[in-house]
Amino acid sequence: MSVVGFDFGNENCLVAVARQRGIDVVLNDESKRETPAIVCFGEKQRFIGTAGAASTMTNPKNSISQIKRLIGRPFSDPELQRDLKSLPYAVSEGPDGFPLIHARYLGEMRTFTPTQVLGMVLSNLKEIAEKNLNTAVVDCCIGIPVYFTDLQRRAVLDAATIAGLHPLRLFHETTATALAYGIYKTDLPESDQMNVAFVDVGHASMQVCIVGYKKGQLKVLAHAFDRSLGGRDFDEALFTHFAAKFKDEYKIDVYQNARACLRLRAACEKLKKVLSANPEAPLNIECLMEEKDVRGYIKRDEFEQISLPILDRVKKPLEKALHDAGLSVENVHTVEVIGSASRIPSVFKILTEFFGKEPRRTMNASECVSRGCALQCAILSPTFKVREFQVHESFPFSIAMTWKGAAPETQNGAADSQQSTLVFPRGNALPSIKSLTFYRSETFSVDVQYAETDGLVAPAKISSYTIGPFQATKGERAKVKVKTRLNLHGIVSVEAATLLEEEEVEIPVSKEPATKMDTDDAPSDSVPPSTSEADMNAQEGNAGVENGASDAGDKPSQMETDSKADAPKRKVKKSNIPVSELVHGGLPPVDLQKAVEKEFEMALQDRVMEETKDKKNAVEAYVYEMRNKLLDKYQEFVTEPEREELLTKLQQVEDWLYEDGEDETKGVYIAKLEELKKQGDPIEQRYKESTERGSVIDQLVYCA
Ligand code: ATP
Ligand code: MG
Ligand code: K
Repeated sequence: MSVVGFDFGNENCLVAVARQRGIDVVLNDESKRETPAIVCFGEKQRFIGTAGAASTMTNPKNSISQIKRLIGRPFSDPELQRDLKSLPYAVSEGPDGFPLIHARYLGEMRTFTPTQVLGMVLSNLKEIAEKNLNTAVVDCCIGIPVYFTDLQRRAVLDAATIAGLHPLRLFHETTATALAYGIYKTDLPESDQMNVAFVDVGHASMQVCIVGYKKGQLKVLAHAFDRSLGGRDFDEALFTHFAAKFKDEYKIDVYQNARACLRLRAACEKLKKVLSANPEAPLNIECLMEEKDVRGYIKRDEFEQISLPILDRVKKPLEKALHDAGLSVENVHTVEVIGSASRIPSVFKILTEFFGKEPRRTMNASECVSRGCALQCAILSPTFKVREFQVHESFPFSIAMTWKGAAPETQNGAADSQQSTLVFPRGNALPSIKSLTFYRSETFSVDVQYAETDGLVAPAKISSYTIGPFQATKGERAKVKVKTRLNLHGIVSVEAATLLEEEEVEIPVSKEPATKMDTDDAPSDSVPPSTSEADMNAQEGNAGVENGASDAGDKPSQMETDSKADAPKRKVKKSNIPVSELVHGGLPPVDLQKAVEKEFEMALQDRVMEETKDKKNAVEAYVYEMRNKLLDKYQEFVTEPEREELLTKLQQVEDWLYEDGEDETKGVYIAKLEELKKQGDPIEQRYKESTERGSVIDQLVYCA
């Protein structure tokens, strides 16, 4: 069983694996630890990761990057709309209201969902892990930003399914970092909690997490974030600055040219990094557009001036995290910064001023998320033994359940008035299970939605559930218990509904085992769930129209006695009620299955193309090698005409490789190699025999 952690970033991805000796970040085919999150669609195949990055500049319109920004967001999302402006590829609104990416692939324009593209990125990461572990990788943990909505989380799970992965947990990036930070610490306090603030200023977003450590455990006290505040905003500020300048000075409008935009943005990002270490920096680009070379220059002071609107926003998530954690800055023992945009001096200065102490950078900022994910995967995996360390995670959103019907106190109110109750308030333990009790006579529906839409860009409504049909055997309203789960991934769902009916029946006490009535099955997750149970009563407003359905309770019902020993005659009949889920904007299972098959096809095509390239290379290599040998060590093993004939043949094949044979199928290259070998092998054979004989004679001479 594999133990792997994946960190997929806007820009780069990392893969960490657990081995018996510890956690390693593994290298990709190009011997790099970071793999670009890019899929480039080509005429014959896809290029993913490092190979994809190589073709971005030459094929920008078909190079899909920044997928983390697109995943699980409706097309109308204003942030998404803003993001699209700086992307070089085409995105349109799909029939379901979600973005569709357009790219030219296999000779025609095609569309892909962001989920599909993330699936491709994850497949590539899976392959990297498999090559390093030499085994199939399925189980894993995947890092996600804490601000990912329910829909985004579900989209990541779908993408994982497309890639053939099974995430044991979608793990908040900052918590992964906190785990990687704390698990090796040997000096954590026994009783006094040590509070550490983790601040991640990445490429596109900022996350803050305050964690309380004690020996053997970490507890997340608060999460806060700004989902669009990161390094790229500073790039954009520089970009706007220079685009205006160049329009003035050189009369060029880079906005009219995708490649020029891309190059200027890349140059601005470089410039920003130079400014982290130097008080001033130049910006020179040759032949930016209209064959004009451009030259620019900026001082760090001016850079800070133009980025003031961005810098102004840095403090807000810090304040919110501290407030939610119920702490003041004096209670924060250490501040750890991660995320490379925190290297911007003005950002670092704000952090220092806010906390009243200099933040530290003890974590390997690029690797800590993947390492933390691999650690979490190891903890969750039954095959791995890890030092005892508990992770008490906290959920960053407030989740409510809503339904139609009057509240208990307002029986006379409108029957279809909207009711709502908070099920998982912000900061709730994660995972967690809570049950709600309804009194209903027939099938009813409930909605799960965000209770606070402040700072949220997703639609408030998450999912709808139809609970029923069921039939109460007596009375108009039956007691229905609805079990809601906030799972390890931070996804909320109504998991089950139970019809509870109490009956007075004569039962001999001694023969019936006492059973607890609320048998919420203990989750098998090794992170303990919150056991708190909110029993909320919700009554139906409209006088019950009796449910006529007779097929209620299609699942076998079970009988249980009440746990109280002094009430032996009360019996509770429990029967399962069907629950059907509709996720708003989610991918229907049929579509997911189709996406899995499509990915399989595309991966096959890539493999065929890779193999074709390998075979072509083999022909080419044979030509060069054989030619050299014929002129060198095979010289005395061929007759002159034999050699001339083969050399001519080799020349022909070489020419063919650059002309007609440039773009052939795998089979053709295999046949071509065979053809050459037919002539070359006998010569090689003669040479081998002679050298072997030679060595035997050498030995004989030596022995004598
Ligand atoms: P996200 O966290 O948004 O998903 P990410 O994890 O890929 O993105 P990081 O790798 O943490 O992001 O940070 C990348 C950002 O940091 C980029 O905007 C990059 O330009 C910026 N950056 C990298 N090095 C420096 C530096 N020395 N000075 C300033 N900025 C830097
Ligand atoms: Mg990051
Ligand atoms: K374990």
